[in-house]
Amino acid sequence: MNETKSTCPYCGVGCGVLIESDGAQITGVRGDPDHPANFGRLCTKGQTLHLTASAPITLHARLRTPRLHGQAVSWDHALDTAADTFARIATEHGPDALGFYVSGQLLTEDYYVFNKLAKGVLGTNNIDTNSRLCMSSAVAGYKATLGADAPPACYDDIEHAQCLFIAGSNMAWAHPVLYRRLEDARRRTPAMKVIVVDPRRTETAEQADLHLQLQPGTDVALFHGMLHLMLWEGLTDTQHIADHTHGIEALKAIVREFTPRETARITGLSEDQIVQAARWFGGSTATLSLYCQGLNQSSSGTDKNAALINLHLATGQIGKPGAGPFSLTGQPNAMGGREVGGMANLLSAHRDLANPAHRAEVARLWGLPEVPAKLGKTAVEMFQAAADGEIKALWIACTNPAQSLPDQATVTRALQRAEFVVLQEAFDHTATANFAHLLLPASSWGEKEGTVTNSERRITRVRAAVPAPGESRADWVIARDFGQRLETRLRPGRPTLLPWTTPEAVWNEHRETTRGRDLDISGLSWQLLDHAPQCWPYPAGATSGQERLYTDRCYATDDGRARFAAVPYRAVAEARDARFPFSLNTGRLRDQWHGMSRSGSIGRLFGHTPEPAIDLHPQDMARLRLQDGDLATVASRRGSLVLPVRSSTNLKPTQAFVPMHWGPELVTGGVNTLASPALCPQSRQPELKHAAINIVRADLPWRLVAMAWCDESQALQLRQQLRSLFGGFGYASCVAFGHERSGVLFRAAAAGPASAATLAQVAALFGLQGERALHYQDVRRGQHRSVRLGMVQGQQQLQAVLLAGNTRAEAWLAPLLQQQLPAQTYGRALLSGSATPPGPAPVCSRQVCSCFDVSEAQILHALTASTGPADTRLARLQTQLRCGTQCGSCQPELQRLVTSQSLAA
Ligand SMILES: Nc1nc2c(c(=O)[nH]1)N[C@H]1C(S)=C(S)[C@@H](COP(=O)(O)OP(=O)(O)OC[C@H]3O[C@@H](n4cnc5c(=O)[nH]c(N)nc54)[C@H](O)[C@@H]3O)O[C@H]1N2
Ligand SMILES: Nc1nc2c(c(=O)[nH]1)N[C@H]1C(S)=C(S)[C@@H](COP(=O)(O)OP(=O)(O)OC[C@H]3O[C@@H](n4cnc5c(=O)[nH]c(N)nc54)[C@H](O)[C@@H]3O)O[C@H]1N2
Ligand code: SF4
Ligand SMILES: [Mo]
Repeated sequence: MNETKSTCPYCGVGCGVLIESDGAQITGVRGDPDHPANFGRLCTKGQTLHLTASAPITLHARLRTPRLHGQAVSWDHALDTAADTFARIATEHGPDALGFYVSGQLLTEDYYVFNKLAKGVLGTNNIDTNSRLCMSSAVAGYKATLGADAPPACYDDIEHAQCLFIAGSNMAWAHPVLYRRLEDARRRTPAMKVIVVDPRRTETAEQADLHLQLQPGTDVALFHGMLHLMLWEGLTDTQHIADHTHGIEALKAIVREFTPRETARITGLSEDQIVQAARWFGGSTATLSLYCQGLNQSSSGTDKNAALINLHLATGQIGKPGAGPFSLTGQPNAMGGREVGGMANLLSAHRDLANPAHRAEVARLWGLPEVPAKLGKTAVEMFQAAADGEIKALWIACTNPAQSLPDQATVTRALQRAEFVVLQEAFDHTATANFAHLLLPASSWGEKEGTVTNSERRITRVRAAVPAPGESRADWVIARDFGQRLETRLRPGRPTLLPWTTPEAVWNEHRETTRGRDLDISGLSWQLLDHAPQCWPYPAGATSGQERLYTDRCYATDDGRARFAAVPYRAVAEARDARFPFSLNTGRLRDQWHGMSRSGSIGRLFGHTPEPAIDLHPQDMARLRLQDGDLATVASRRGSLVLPVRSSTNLKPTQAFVPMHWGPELVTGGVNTLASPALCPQSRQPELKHAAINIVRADLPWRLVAMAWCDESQALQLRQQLRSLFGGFGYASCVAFGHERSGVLFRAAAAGPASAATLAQVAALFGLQGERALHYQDVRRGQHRSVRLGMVQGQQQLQAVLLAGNTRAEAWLAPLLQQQLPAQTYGRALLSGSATPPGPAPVCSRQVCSCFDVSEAQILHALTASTGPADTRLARLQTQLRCGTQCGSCQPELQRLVTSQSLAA
């Protein structure tokens, strides 16, 4: 067995991993004890990485050969065809008729090559990335105030902070390993105050000392209201303001209006809460803000970021241990993408496209007379331009826009209208793959070499542990080989701009572009990085990277002074009205990653949230006469889909929440059918956290549910086959389940019974044919029930179930199957259609701990007999059931269960 040091490919915490392999296959993974981001820890997603890379699962799911119009072709043919098409379009319509849409999950080297290919070789700035949906407001907010896109704090600051201000971030789920650090820090410093700003009562909010459950989109008003109080109560640092900033007067004129009363009116908070927040923030010795998409994904995203940074500048809470505005990055290499300037308005090394001097510098570095000046199209605008026919070919790499972009109707039109769509992917089952004319197989986690930068500016080497499957290739190699072919067609005879033969060579060129810039890494070498991860900046002559910025209070502006942002408060772009009276919020689940191409391939990560649903406040549910599990039609101004509803007191009335993960791969339509393309005018980031929607009961009385255990190597294929049936139903979803084994669950609903042929098709896919299956059928009433039993360790167990028409028996057949309980005693009752079994019903309970597969029912049962203080009871629970003792992702939930049991007692 070998162990290879690399990083986790999921979130921006950037945990170091040790990949265990036998040289051909990845067999295990553990946290790298030496990596400063995680010191050996991993969350649920990181811990299961090897399962998503294991051969049986990926046997069918990985792309292995280039495919042109569905046919396997050679790499040469694939890349020649692509180069011919792109070169022809560039010649006929100009290079701006082409668009590149790449990803914050690419490595820095991949990103650098794509950026030079678009801007240098082709001469178009139409290259943008999914980071536009993610971090562009943070970039714009930093630049507007501190002068450069550099998060000034580091993870260690969590340990030094006295007040943590967490705004629009559900860290407990989205940055779990960093949240473990926060829990540790709170244990060590009990006086530390934690404030969470979020319209939902998330697990992060649940644990805060103060939860500011504000109305969606009202953060700027809250931050202005806090500043108003800080100025009034003398909580500002007048010396810092006088010596190191500009613009306080203009800002004062704005915040004057934001009295506690006015702020309370806008935000829906109480005046006391606002006062408390201002005092804790301004009065602490060190305040650290941690923020993410609740600020960024907004039509005033840049203003939200800048208004929060205002608070740090006004109170001097920056440039010292435990203080500063710390934007958490989402993707593992959102930072690297920004460093190489791989976006429509940026250039290499944090340079600005709009700045002629910056363009000249990059042209000189690349040995070109010039780089194009015209701003490129940003993500949403690029797909709009393709839908309008202005962009004629799209090159998409390492992202799934047919799932993740807002306003999917426009995205679909774009992908259908474009003459040529190229997709560079690792897996074949993403929604975007359905639209690609050319599919290029990319190597993925554990198979590629390069670097990534995490939230705290720390660069880590990514390493290959095993060879890539089939003919898949590294992303930067694909981009280089395509680019060189374009060069022979468009600029023949000239030396190539893409000469590299190793990722190291690409990185060295990138390093050169950073010399003298804020992110200068000219003192860093590939060898040093090979040795250990390093923070930027790391200029020539330095002996280590700089973990904390602006400690000299000299900011990255021309005169070294930071700028207050005198920004107005603006409400969300899409007002609620009588037709669309609800506000739709979207975000992350604990155990899933985006479109789920990787995390969703294993049943284990569905345990915590098994199926799609839209959360609504119980009052709204009652008003709409909906009960848990009922289907509702959810519509926005752009489209509609059907979803099961779930009641949740974590939301305020008139608000709804759907996890962003439920795309068209898992549920008919997909959540981004609804999402709004309204943009922040500065950052061009779409408002994914709010859309005005309407909700009504869906009239789909005929139901079908089918589930089965299946061979691991068949599970993903089966799900894809079931997905092809989605269109025939008003609602359909398909998910996985199972901890050690692979299970597939399909659910559908329609206005009337499905045809016999459709039912036979579903039954066949679940192996419910022939003599091994038992059936009951009442064709006239659309009733159909089938079960299949099998011997497992000397017991008859349910292997597959299909219920159509009346599906009430799911209540006990599902746990019977999923918990692998003995089934032979039930005999014919299995087909009875009754909602209750003869005899005691198996307990159906949600999973809490995904490492040890511990359910809520087990935990509550263990707690009933337990007495004593909460800490003791938690410790006893963990010794007994082991829940939360491995990755810790369920710690907040365990604490909540212990506390709620104490309260109940
Ligand atoms: N498990 C998991 N972790 C992930 C990811 C994943 O897919 N799964 N993805 C990674 C990526 S790319 C990203 S960008 C990050 C995202 O990390 P986060 O931003 O922490 O996650 P989200 O759930 O998208 O949104 C955070 C919170 O913003 C709140 N919010 C909504 N509207 C507002 C508002 O107007 N104001 C405020 N203050 N808050 C609001 C939502 O209720 C939500 O709880 O997560 C990263 N980590
Ligand atoms: N409604 C709503 N929508 C959202 C959000 C939200 O909060 N709400 N969040 C937005 C945010 S912050 C983000 S970051 C985006 C994320 O949206 P996407 O970028 O679409 O998300 P992923 O599913 O991570 O897509 C990455 C794809 O790359 C593939 N892949 C994996 N490894 C490799 C590799 O090495 N090479 C290549 N070429 N491909 C690979 C994966 O299989 C996967 O399909 O979603 C955005 N969309
Ligand atoms: S916190 Fe979890 S998802 Fe994020 S990098 Fe670490 S292990 Fe991966
Ligand atoms: Mo993101």
